[in-house]
Amino acid sequence: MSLLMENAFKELPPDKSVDTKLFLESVSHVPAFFDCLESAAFSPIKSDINGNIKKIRGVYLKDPARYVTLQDIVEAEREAHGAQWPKVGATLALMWLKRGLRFIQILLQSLADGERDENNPNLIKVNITKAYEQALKKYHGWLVQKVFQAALFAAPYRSDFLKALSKGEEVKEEDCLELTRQFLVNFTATVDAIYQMYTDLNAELDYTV
Ligand code: 03F
Repeated sequence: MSLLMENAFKELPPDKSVDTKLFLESVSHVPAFFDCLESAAFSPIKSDINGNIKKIRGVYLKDPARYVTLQDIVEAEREAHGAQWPKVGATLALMWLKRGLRFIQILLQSLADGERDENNPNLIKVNITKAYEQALKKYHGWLVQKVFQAALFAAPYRSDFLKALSKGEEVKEEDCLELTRQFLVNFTATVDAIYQMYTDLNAELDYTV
């Protein structure tokens, strides 16, 4: 279960601030996961996630001492960009990145909770659809929703997905799900903290693409 545990997110401090450097380190391993899925259908998603990570890293590296937490970046951009903010820079990149991370969180949680289509127990369409409806659908116009429907056909089997999480090793399903639950603890806390920050700073937008 190397993939998840090697890339575990760090525990948040009591004030729930997210350390930029640690966040970027952990999240930078997510795009490589799409290579394990071995389908070209996922490459637009991979590049979207990658692009957003790069934008945030680009801002961070300009002044690491100033941008210790993700909130430092978002607040600095609010000062710098006036009326354009929050639809700008790393603030916009993180707004979308967090939605992708929420999608992943809900998908993994649903699998860990054993939710499945009893008629097709080796499919994960129900889990993916749940994650999509809760994390992304409202931000997508009809065309992108159609792209999602098409991507569903390329969805891996449950067994292959769990194998990919384990980097191709043969791991018992129950062990894999247990590691997924452990991974979800800090991962969920981090995603929640970023959402809370967007609410607190009034940085969330609900336009569709
Ligand atoms: C907006 C938008 N980004 C972009 O236009 C759309 C990209 C493609 C969307 C395709 C939808 C299909 C998703 C679901 C597929 C199911 C796959 C299931 C596999 C198992 C923004 O883009 C830009 O980001 C921003 O920078 C820009 O400036 O308005 C802004 C301007 O536009 C999105 O909607 C974000 C899409 C994120 C999708 C994340 C999906 C993750 C899928 C699978 C993850 C598998 C679990 C991995 C676990 C790894 C653990 C280590």
